[in-house]
Amino acid sequence: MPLLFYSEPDDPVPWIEALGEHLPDLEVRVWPEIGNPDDIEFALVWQPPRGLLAALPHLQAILSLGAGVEHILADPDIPRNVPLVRLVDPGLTTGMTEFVVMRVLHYHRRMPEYEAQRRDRVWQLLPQTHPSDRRVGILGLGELGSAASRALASFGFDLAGWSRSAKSIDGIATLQGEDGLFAVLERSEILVCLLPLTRETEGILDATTLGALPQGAHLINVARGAHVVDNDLLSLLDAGHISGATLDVFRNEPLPDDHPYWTYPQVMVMPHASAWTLPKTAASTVADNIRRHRSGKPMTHVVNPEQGY
Ligand code: NDP
Ligand code: OXD
Repeated sequence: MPLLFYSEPDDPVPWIEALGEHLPDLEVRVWPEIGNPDDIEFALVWQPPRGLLAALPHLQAILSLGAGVEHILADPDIPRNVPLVRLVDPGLTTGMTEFVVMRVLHYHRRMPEYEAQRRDRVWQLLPQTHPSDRRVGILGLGELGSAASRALASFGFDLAGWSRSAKSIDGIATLQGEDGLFAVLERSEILVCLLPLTRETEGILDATTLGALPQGAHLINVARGAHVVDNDLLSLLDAGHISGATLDVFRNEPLPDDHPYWTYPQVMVMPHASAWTLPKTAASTVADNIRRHRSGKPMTHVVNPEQGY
C-alpha cells in the first residue's frame, strides 16, 4: 500500500528516488495527487494541513519529515491510535553538530568583537580563552544535543547539559529538573537550546531563565522559535545582559519583515537552515521503519504523544 508524501518546502523527487533504492515496491503518492485516501498506509509529512491525516482511514504510521513533531501534534484531529515516528537522520545530526560548533566557536573566539573592530579599523588582539575555561550549556541531550555535546567536548569546553532523564555522556556534566536547569543556566556563557517544543518547554527561555545566564552570555537557539519569549530576549539584549543571539527558528516563519530581530546588530537571523533532513541519509531510517512495521516489529523513534516528543 502507498505512502503519502506531504511537504511544502521539500522536493519530493529526491525522496521518491532515495526511498525507491531501499523499498523498490513502495508506491509514493505526492499530495495533492493522493488517489483514493483508503489506499494510504504511511504518511511522510512536514507541517501537514489540519485534517489531512484524519482523512486517511487505513493509515498505519505517521512518519515525520523532521526531528520535531509539534507540527504534526498541533493538529487536534490526528488519528491518536496511529504511531507517530520522529525523524532521526545522520545527515541532520551532522548538519546540526556543524552549526552548533560553528556558532559556539564564533562566540568563544570573540568574532563579533573582531568584526566590530574591523569595521572601525582597529588592530587589537583580544585575550584568548582556553576551551576548558569556557562554560557552555546545552538544553536537550537527545539525538542532536548529545551529538553536539560530544563534538564540543572534543575541543575541551567546560560543558553542562540538561535533559528530562539522567544521562551519562563523557565530558559533560548532566543535570535534570528545575534546579538542574538553573544550575546549567547560571554557569553558561554560551547556551545552546536543542529541546523539543512541548507544553513544558514552550516559552522556557524567558526573562527569568535568560536572566539567570551570566552577564554577557550568548544564546544559540536552533530548536523552535516558541521556546523563546521574544520580548524578554530583546529586553535582555537591550540591557546588555545577553551579548548576542543566533536564532535559527522563530514563532512565525518566515520571520515577518518588520520583526526587530532583522535589524538587531547582535542577533544573527537564520532561515531555519541550521540542519536539513537529507533524503540521501534519512531515507534508510524511514525505509527501515516501514519494513519493521510491515514485518510486525516495533518501529524506532516512536513519539510519546503525552510527552510531545
Ligand atoms: P530528542 O527527542 O532526541 O531529544 C530531546 C531532548 O530534550 C532529550 O534529551 C529530552 O530529555 C530533552 N527534553 C525534552 N523535554 C524536556 C523537559 N521538559 N525537560 C528537560 N529536558 C527535556 O530530539 P532531537 O535531539 O532529535 O531534536 C531536538 C529538537 O531540535 C527537535 O524537537 C526540533 O524541534 C529541533 N530541530 C531543529 C532543527 C533546525 O533545523 N533548526 C533541525 C532538527 C531538529 P530525555 O533525553 O530525558 O528524554
Ligand atoms: C526538524 C527541523 O525538526 O528541521 O527536523 O526543524
